[in-house]
Amino acid sequence: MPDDFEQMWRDLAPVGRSASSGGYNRSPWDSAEVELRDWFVEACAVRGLTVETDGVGNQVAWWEGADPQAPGVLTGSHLDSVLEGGAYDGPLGVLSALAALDVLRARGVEPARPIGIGVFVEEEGSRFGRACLGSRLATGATTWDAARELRDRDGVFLPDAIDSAGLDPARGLMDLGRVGTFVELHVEQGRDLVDRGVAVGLASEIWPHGRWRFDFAGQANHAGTTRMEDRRDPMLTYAMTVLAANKQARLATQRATFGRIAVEPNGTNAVPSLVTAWLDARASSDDALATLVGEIERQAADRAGRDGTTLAVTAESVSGSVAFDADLAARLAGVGDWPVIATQAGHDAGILSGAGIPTAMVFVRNPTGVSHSPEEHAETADCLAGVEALADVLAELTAD
Ligand code: HGY
Ligand code: MN
Ligand code: MN
Ligand code: MN
Repeated sequence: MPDDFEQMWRDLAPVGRSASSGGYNRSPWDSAEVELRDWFVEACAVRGLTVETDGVGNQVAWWEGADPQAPGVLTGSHLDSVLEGGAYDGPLGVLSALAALDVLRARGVEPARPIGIGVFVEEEGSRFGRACLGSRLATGATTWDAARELRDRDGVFLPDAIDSAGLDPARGLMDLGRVGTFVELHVEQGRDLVDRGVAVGLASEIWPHGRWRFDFAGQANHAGTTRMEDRRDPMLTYAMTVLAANKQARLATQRATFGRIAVEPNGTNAVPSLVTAWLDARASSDDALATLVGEIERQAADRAGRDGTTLAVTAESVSGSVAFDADLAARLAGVGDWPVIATQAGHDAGILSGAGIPTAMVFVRNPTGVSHSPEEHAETADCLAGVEALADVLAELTAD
């Protein structure tokens, strides 16, 4: 295994990392992500690969193989992070794709069909609120006309952010027409592999999940002079909704999180007029997700009625359940003795699968399961095992 896997990791480590918290803030179309995009171009160039960057920042480089016209196998992931995120979620998949290509070349493999290494932009949806925005645009799951209206927390429109990164959407989007299969390697964001005592696994499915915006409106008022019984306090309705969501998710053994909130006017000595909060909900089936969110919404509306506040709920980005291609999974089951696990995390692999591209995911053990946190970690030995597994998968899929 070329030792530059670890050198690549060291090169990436400081980019977008907070000196105080150690967390990663690799927001799309900002300086850190532009630096990452340049890193990827350089990492491909030293391997004799030329990166095509599309109009919104998605990137792909192809190792053409024996028959450049044959449907290719694309592998890769994303380089952006959540706010204060970890080092592995995303970059491990991109870096492992580069290292797997090194392994194939070291083995003397000449792929019968092209192998592409891809990077999708704004996978986390941390800046514009739409998860997997780059792959959704590339597959057409989201149109440019819809996306161009998106604004970030500072009110910056998406086109202006993309323009600030030196990109031009008019140049068009990544051509997925030449992709026959997509394989994404990803650090596991859970404890399944560590509980099984294995370093590598395959994904069976992605739970349905989504984001809902809850607007709780009440009456701004004085925090001291207003009697408790005279208040119409949206913060109270919000707080009770958080409790209700937590209880419902536990009862249904699903997932519900209010991780983001905006309060207006956000003072200390005033009852707020508006509380906006975003629900991240995930469930083991589409019906279970609809039931979970419906019940949370029902209880929030009931509480608003008692608090004299009002509630508006807007679904923002919802992803249906993804079952990865069974034929592909069966083929890969013959490549390695890997357990097959479900994931509750969304991935670009889910978007490409939803676009009809046979897709598989390779997971690498996360010793604590912690993710979307500076504590996210994977042992180097497990990362190298993941690279070997990805190389084996790519060798199998490009043998003919
Ligand atoms: O949020 C997710 O599910 C993924 O990590 N983007
Ligand atoms: Mn990810
Ligand atoms: Mn993530
Ligand atoms: Mn370690």
